Amino acid sequence: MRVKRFTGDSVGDTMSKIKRDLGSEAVILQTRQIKEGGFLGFFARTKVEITAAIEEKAIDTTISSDKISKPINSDRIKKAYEAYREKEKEYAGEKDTKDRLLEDSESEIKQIHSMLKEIKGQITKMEDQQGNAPKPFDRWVSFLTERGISFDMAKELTVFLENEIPEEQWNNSAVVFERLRTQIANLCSYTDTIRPRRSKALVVALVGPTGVGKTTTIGKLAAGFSIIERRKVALVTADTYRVAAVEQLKTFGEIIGVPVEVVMTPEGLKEAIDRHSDKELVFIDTAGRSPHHDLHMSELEAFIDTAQPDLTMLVMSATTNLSDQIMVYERFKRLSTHLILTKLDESYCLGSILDLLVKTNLPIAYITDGQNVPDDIGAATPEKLAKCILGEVSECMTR
Ligand SMILES: Nc1nc2c(ncn2[C@@H]2O[C@H](COP(=O)(O)OP(=O)(O)O)[C@@H](O)[C@H]2O)c(=O)[nH]1
Ligand SMILES: [Mg+2]
Repeated sequence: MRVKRFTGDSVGDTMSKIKRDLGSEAVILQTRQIKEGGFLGFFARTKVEITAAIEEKAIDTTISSDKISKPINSDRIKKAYEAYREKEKEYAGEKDTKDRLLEDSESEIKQIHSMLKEIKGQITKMEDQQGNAPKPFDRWVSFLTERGISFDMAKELTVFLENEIPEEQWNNSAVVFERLRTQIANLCSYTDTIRPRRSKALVVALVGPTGVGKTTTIGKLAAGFSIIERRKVALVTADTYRVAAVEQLKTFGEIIGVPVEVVMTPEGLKEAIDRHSDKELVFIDTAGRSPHHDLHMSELEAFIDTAQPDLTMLVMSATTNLSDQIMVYERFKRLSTHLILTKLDESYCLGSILDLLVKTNLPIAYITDGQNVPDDIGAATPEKLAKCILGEVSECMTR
């Protein structure tokens, strides 16, 4: 690996130098501001110093996997985003496999743990029920827990049904189901989407763990607001450290008519936001943060605290189990104002969304159901959420 230090007047200027010298495969190791020249600190000029590195022999591991599940609006948008995505994938492939193995076994242990907890719960439940006559709503408790809703939540819901529905209708499944659906929709009624304003740019940051779909969701939102709603949008990313990936993201931005800026420091982020104060919407993409990693978290906090976005949306994947989702929420909650739930298409059991929404008490803004940019996203509504939770997945994303 060849490591080299570059200085310049701005991040863009320095990045160009890195690209000319090391090529677009270069990795950014460190970025800082330095003072140059001057006397005893007076009249010194602020410069940017970036340390970059390049593998002596870059490995080409281009993977092409476009899992197209739906027709898309515009081929050009999709292609541009996929080009960016492929660049990112190349780099993701290089991630230390040791790290990944460790993560894999950690998550396996967690899965086993939550399975054990579930089995324990089932045993307690069976012990409770032994000797007791079956209750009229027991089968609804099973129905709900099979859909991923926690036993406690399922119990609460059935107690509610028992009180709400006249006894002579208890066996009328259609009536019970409808009442259940409206009650679940009521519990998911805290929704709120992005409403750009014309007077001053609305700044929206997306935060969350790595790989949940922050960048993809920003791509969908930026394209949607810019092309469909004809809003003036800018995108600032504090995430991408690879020159080539940055270039692809910029090409994507050009096609959807959205300027893309890359920043390396909280101050840089603040400046970029100020530069785009003429826009109606500024999206901030952030690097995925491991909620276990204190240093990563405090870096993210520095970005958000300096940028002071109007909305900070915590992105979580529906494929993450509830206890991990709650752990993630606890770590990110100081920063978060809204939730976005991704990958609904990858989970067949979405009941835990109900537990998550009740537990977090943050408004949910969007749900996403696929990799296609810009199509696979919808504003969250109580009705859609209730359908997802009750397992009517094919219908739940009807826009
Ligand atoms: N199936 C599915 N995949 C998604 C969705 N959103 C994002 N992805 C995929 O998840 C992976 C990680 O996405 P990315 O946006 O890079 O995540 P980030 O690390 O949070 O920025 C990519 O392969 C995306 O295509 C979704 O709603 N459904
Ligand atoms: Mg990203």
